[in-house]
Amino acid sequence: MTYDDHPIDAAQPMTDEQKFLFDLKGWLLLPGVLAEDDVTAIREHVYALRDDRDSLDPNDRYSLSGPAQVLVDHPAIVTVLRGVLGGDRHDGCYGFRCENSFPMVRSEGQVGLEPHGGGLGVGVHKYSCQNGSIYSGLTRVAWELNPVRHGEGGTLVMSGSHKMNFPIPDSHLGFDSPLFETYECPPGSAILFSESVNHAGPIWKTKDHPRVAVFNCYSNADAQYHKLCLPREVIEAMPPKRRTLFRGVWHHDFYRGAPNDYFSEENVAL
Ligand SMILES: O=C(O)CCC(=O)C(=O)O
Repeated sequence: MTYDDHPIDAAQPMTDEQKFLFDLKGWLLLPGVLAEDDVTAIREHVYALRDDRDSLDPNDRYSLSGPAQVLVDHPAIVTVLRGVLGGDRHDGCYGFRCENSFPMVRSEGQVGLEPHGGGLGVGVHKYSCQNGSIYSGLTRVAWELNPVRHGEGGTLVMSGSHKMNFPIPDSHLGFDSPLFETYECPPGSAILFSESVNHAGPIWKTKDHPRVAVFNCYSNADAQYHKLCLPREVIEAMPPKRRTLFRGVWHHDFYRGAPNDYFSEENVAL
């Protein structure tokens, strides 16, 4: 099976409203952007990764491959990633990189990570906005593959905390802080947030269905936070432009007089 590059023209620029909201809150919800067939196929893939990984083609044993590969540079999120991490180097090369992914099946009563992040926590990847230009050096995209009802366990986000200048007071360190916001959405929605924003994985509260999600992380092309941990063969099976999301981390080779705008056997992120 092949998973072609998305058509180049499919991604529109980030709207002024999206820029305003992302800068104000540190996160953005894109409801229902995946086709139903993709939602079904990716949800089944997440279950297969958990229950029957060995039955999958070796290249498909990851949340960045198989049917989930279309998430990596889905036009709806590319729109935002270009706006918060950087535009394409050219038509064949993204201006940002993808460096981490994990699948999730969270059943009733299961809880995720405690509240973490906020302000300067991710070092050189920290959030900033200058002269109308957003820089969210480490940006997470959570793809929800089952419905999420308000307050039933979607990611909690402390809106505005990506720009905080003082430590979070003890009274707001827990899951129960009233400063946390969350969302509701249909299957096939994407939540994009700056890893600079304080966020948490609260307890999943419904037995109607588990939380099934894929979490992908993107960084500035010239800096790396996560170790990649994806075999080169998996990347080589991707279409050409998608491969550039996994290229090595450097900007320009002055020895050869060449920019870093390609993926190759020698130019893979560590
Ligand atoms: O489980 C969640 O909803 C949040 C995941 C999380 O905390 C993270 O990606 O850093």
